Amino acid sequence: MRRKLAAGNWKMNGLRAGLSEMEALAQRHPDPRVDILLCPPATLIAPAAQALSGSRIALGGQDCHAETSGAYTGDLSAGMLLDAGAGAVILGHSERRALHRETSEEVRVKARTAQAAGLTTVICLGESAFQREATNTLDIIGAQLSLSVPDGSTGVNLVVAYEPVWAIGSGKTPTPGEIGEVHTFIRARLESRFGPGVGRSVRLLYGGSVKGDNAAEIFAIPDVDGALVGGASLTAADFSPIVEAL
Ligand code: G2H
Repeated sequence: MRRKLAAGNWKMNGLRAGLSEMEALAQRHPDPRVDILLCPPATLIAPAAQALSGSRIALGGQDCHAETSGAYTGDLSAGMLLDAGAGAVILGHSERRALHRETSEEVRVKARTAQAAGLTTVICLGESAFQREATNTLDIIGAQLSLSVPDGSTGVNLVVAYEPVWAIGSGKTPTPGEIGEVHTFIRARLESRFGPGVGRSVRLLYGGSVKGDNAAEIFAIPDVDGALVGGASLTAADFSPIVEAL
């Protein structure tokens, strides 16, 4: 049985003052039925780990380097995230793929390093509006999935997030049928690559304009095990209804 997961991606938002929102979320959910993961900017991971100690909220990073250490000015290693208090890392988010030209192959190498360090990797996949109109969405997702996910992934160290690029921060969401089609496809691909046991244990998140008022409908879709939430994860008031809808 897969445990549901509500994950928040704060992107490049949040100063120390934002820790009070995390504390408010922890107070609202002292014993949540689902897993809660917050991925703030790296600068907030260590203070958040302190502020949330004793709570059931886990922390994650938003990216890490493929190498474990070295002359990579400005980058962070998986071990650094772990050391700061993170247990997970988002990799291959469409903003990194688009703005930093990250390829699926690079995402896979980063994921291998992060998993070896002991982090759970939340690997993001998604088609652009152009790709959805011009090609078969499932071909795009299938290629991203096979190239981005490393061998040796398990239900513990891998979470897959489907985030259609055109739905991110746009207020647009795919229909339940469109989300279900992609999630069912990802599940089938994971089962055929890793075997039914592992394939069925990997959690699949939907991401892209998830809000309190559309969360319940999205969570009712088969093979949706939770959400990766951006804008609506920044305050306890917005994120809490999503956690409760799971
Ligand atoms: C997609 C999502 C979080 P938002 O990027 O990963 O953001 O919920 O703001 O669309």
